Amino acid sequence: MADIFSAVKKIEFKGKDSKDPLSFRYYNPDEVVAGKKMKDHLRFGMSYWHTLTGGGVDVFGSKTYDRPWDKITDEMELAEFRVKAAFELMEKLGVPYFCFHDRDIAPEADTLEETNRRLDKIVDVIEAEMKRTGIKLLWGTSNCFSNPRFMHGAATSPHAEVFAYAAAQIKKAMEITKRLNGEGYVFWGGREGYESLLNTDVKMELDNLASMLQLACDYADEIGFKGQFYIEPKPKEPTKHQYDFDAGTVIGFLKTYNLDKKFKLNIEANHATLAGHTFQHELRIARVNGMLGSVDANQGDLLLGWDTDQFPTNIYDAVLAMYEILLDGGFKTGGLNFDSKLRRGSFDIEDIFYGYISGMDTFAYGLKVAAKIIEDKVFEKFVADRYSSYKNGIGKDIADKKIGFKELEAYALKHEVSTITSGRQEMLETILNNYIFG
Ligand code: XUL
Ligand code: CO
Repeated sequence: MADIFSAVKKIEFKGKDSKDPLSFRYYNPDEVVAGKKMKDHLRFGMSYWHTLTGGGVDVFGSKTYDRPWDKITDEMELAEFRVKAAFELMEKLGVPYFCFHDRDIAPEADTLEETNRRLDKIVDVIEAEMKRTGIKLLWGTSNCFSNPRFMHGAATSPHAEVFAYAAAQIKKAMEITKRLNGEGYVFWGGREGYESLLNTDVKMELDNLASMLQLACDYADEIGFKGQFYIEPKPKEPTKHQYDFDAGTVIGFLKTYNLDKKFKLNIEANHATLAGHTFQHELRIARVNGMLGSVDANQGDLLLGWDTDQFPTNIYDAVLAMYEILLDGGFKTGGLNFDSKLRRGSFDIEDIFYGYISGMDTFAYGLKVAAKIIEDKVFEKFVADRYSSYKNGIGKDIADKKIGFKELEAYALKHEVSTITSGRQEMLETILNNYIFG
């Protein structure tokens, strides 16, 4: 292990009464919960972009983070150093996975050819570190949104040359993801959306977006990439309207273009709230459609209303997220990638550790509570009862699709509605709180 963060030792589980701020109180990787080790349920991931590449920049000000690599001026030397730093951080935190965009790990050069050469060089370093540590790649992706060429979108750019460039970039990113045994590949629609309908051919843009996804599937077959493809919904930001608005919209889009068997969803908490949904809502919609794949763990600030990507500390949300994930049978290829960044004012090295510890402990506690709620069948029993009228009589006929409007009218003419029961929301919320309080 490099010794870049020598002031911080490996973060250990010390239990809930620990006074050591650099310890886990709830995340105990080998502890078994609901028949599986915590680390295998949670499959935590580090986001390379926020943790290594980001510097605390916002629209009003420049970089604030104080990092050991700040003085390195050679771009490739810097990229290599960051790889070493990334793996040391993951080892010290006990984070078993990471996720990256192509442009996070290696700087873009003047030509695509040279950019790809640079990528290969850094992938060599990453591959060696993966071998040394056993840390794995949860998913790879391509940044087709930062460079000015993507100002009007990538797959949905009105300019075919940009579509071609994006395809070349995605092709290369898939190749390196495969080389690193990535368990998945994410498509987040960077600038795939529009600013104004006055200059936009929506139908052509949606067709082109679907074509790009189909081409990626074809290429995966060609090179034998077996990882899971994900789409990450987001309603707005950077564009006013992003095509992958929310889980429901993405599922509809994938079905329209016959792509739904090839993709699952990567649900991000802060994107859910930007869409006006809860995190649980997005997970539920993905789950009931058989498309829950992976999670970008973070949280927004409802008073701000933009993508603040904060480390998740909201225990209520974490419990309900883990509830959906467990009811889905747990992660298969996916995991909890902390697409989370430190506040601009949290510029010290220790803050990286505090950020990850807060998120990991929150989800560890969320897992334990959710497992108990499921074990006790608290909500399932209530919900099953609430819908029990579909188990027999007219309800069963409806559920079995055996009757039409005429029979239903005949039934309604004979039976006044007399069986409505309370939704008991407040009672259920109190029960949930009691499980959280422990
Ligand atoms: C942007 C976002 C991305 C994706 C990967 O809001 O969440 O970082 O997770 O491109
Ligand atoms: Co994300």
